[in-house]
Amino acid sequence: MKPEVLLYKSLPDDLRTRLDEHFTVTVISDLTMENAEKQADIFARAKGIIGSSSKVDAALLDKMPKLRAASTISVGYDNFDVDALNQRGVVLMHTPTVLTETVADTMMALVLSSARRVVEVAERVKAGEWRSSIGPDWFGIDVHHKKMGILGMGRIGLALAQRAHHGFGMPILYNARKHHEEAESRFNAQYCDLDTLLRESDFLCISLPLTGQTHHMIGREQLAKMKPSAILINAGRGPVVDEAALIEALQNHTIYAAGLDVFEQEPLPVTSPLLKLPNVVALPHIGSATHETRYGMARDAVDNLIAALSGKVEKNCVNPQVLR
Ligand code: 8YV
Repeated sequence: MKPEVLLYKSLPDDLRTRLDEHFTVTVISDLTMENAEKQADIFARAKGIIGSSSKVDAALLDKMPKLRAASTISVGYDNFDVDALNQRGVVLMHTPTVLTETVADTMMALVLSSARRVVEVAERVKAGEWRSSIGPDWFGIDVHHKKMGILGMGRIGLALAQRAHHGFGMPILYNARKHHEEAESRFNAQYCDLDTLLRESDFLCISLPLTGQTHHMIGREQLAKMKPSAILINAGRGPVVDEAALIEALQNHTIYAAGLDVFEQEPLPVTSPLLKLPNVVALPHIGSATHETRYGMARDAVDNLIAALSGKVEKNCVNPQVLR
């Protein structure tokens, strides 16, 4: 008998076939308490789950007493209660490598579009406002050779540093939990404390996971330390930035602009003041959203689940201590 798994995100056909070869798959719309109660038997039998974006907490895990592996189609796993998984011996798998370059591309797109006001001026062209040669009210600010500050030097931070330093001649400053030798040797990246990073960066690019320590790490006090010409880029997780404080800083011109792919609440509510600010580029969490990368993430997640449920985990595991 094949192990039973719950699939809560659609997969490309070939990957769905691969999943079916290994498991008895039940598709559910979402991993919610409501679904867990409506489909109690199916949840009770599930050995594995695969999908993305649903919140998986202790109460939901209690509906799946046979669960041995969770495979998320994402690098971030802040929607999982990892302690609760550990207590129940559930291994958590994620897709940390395949999306690195694509997310770094998204961050660079935010850097360029917010500095050069790409979205705003393109909208003005479409609105028929380009009637004579443009003047300073259409100008942006330079990107090349400006100081790139990276908060969080993981795989994505490193790929961003590569683009910024080798592509745009930008000096790299960074703050992270520890020194990153590769960033320092490849890009001459300078490690600094958070205050220095805030004070000196022309672009403050946040590439941090959401944890108890990073929640609202950038708030009113930190924004006040940034240059009035600085641009904040966030493509990690929304709640790392105190969004109310950011809105205030953008309205008061404490900083020049923001390029945001992530928000405290997603989808971003249509009533958000961010949508009214011309100095904001807001994207719908497209960090990894290319056809190639989303395929690669789904493929890795399927392989991760197969490895986890056959006891052959070699990589991509968040809580390897569970395996021991
Ligand atoms: C996800 C992301 O794919 O991987 C992550 O952590 O933020 C995105 O790339 C998205 O959250 C949903 O699939």
